[in-house]
Amino acid sequence: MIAVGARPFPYVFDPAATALLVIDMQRDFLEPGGFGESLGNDVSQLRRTIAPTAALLAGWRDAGLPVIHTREGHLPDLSDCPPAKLARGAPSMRIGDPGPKGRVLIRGEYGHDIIDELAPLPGEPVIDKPGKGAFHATELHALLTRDGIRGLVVTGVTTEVCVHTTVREANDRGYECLVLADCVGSYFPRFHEIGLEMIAAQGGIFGWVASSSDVLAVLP
Ligand code: TIU
Repeated sequence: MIAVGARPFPYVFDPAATALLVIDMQRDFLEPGGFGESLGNDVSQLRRTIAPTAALLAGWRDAGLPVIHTREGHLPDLSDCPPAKLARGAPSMRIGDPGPKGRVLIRGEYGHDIIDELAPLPGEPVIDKPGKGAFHATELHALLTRDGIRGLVVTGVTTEVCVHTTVREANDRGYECLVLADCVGSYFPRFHEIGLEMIAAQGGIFGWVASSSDVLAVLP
């Protein structure tokens, strides 16, 4: 077992039963000129996560531990997109509309894919998810169960949307989640800060919070 300094108390994990989950590091959310920026968002708030996540990925892979990536997106015919989700997008650019990097959040489009800096390696699962959470309507729980994974070290974007939803879903399924503050980001800094506080509050109601350096310091 390995102990990581974390809030609200050390996160103790079995490396054989813990995966690194990299959530939605997609061009449409992170790149200048992408969907996120076109909605008026400040992508620098997300881009600061790239370098620490790349360093963590390198260390995690060197240790031979499992990595799982996710992407938010939909089938080209939008049959997996609830009308409520479609209708609530910004009217100027909705899911499936032609965007700066292809149809917005549609699988197979350039903007939907993961940024080059964090490209998955062959053999690393990429979970395509139609929702904000990575468990809803995906094979993630079955994959983790098959591989005996009970702990998740969580990175990605955005802190209060897909990261939070996934951590909450994971918590209810019995997974122990460590969220890395420097490897998650939001377009809204105050949502990011409060989002992290919400995870570790009340004795770790949804999990633990640490930084990537805390994890890198203890990897085998
Ligand atoms: N991945 C993810 O968080 N999807 C979003 O739509 N996030 C926003 O903050 N909008």
